[in-house]
Amino acid sequence: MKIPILYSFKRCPYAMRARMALQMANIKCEIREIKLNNKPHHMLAASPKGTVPVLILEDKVIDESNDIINWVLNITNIFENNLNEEQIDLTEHFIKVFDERFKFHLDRYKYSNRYVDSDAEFHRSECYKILLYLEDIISDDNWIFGSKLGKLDISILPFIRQFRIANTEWFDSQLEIIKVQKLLNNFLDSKLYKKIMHNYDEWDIGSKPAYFPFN
Ligand SMILES: N[C@@H](CCC(=O)N[C@@H](CS)C(=O)NCC(=O)O)C(=O)O
Repeated sequence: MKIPILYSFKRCPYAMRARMALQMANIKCEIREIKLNNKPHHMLAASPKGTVPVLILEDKVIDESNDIINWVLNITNIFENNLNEEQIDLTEHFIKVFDERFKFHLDRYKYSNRYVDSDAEFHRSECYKILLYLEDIISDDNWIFGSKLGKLDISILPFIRQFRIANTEWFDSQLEIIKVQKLLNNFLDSKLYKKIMHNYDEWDIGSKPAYFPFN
């Protein structure tokens, strides 16, 4: 099999979740770190919508992060947690809520200066409501559904990380999201997180290939 090419951007939450799935499955890729304001022509030729991550395989291009995770899951079961039906439904439900509502409000909170008339506090409270709702389903163990990292953890934690970064003091002082805070700390302290946040130089035609996972 030809080595897949992964166009990625280190801090992009969608690229982070895709890298976690690829890392857990130990699928070797040629990684091409990009800048969002300087997208390579080869990436745009493969995926004209111009978002990362983009995974280029021998026979197809996958340019949606959830599809990359599901492609990995079709090859190998990277998650050791056996979820019941309710947890499977909650996983898909929360991924949707984060990709749609949470992300919408997160952008308007974090980058309120980019949006006309955006009320940052309102958008923060909309995100916070979602976190309160998540708080209710988080286990007392390390991850959302117990001691094993799951699909929901890798899919939404990169967004919660961004939400915290917008105002760390405020986030850390909220007393109603203790489990969310602990979950995020576990994530930031994990070996997996450190591995997927390895620094790569920006890719350009002629660059020496760089590989992911980085050992
Ligand atoms: N639905 C896409 C969203 C990916 C996405 O929006 N990525 C952002 C970076 S975090 C992006 O590439 N934006 C394009 C740009 O800013 O030009 C996915 O899940 O892969």
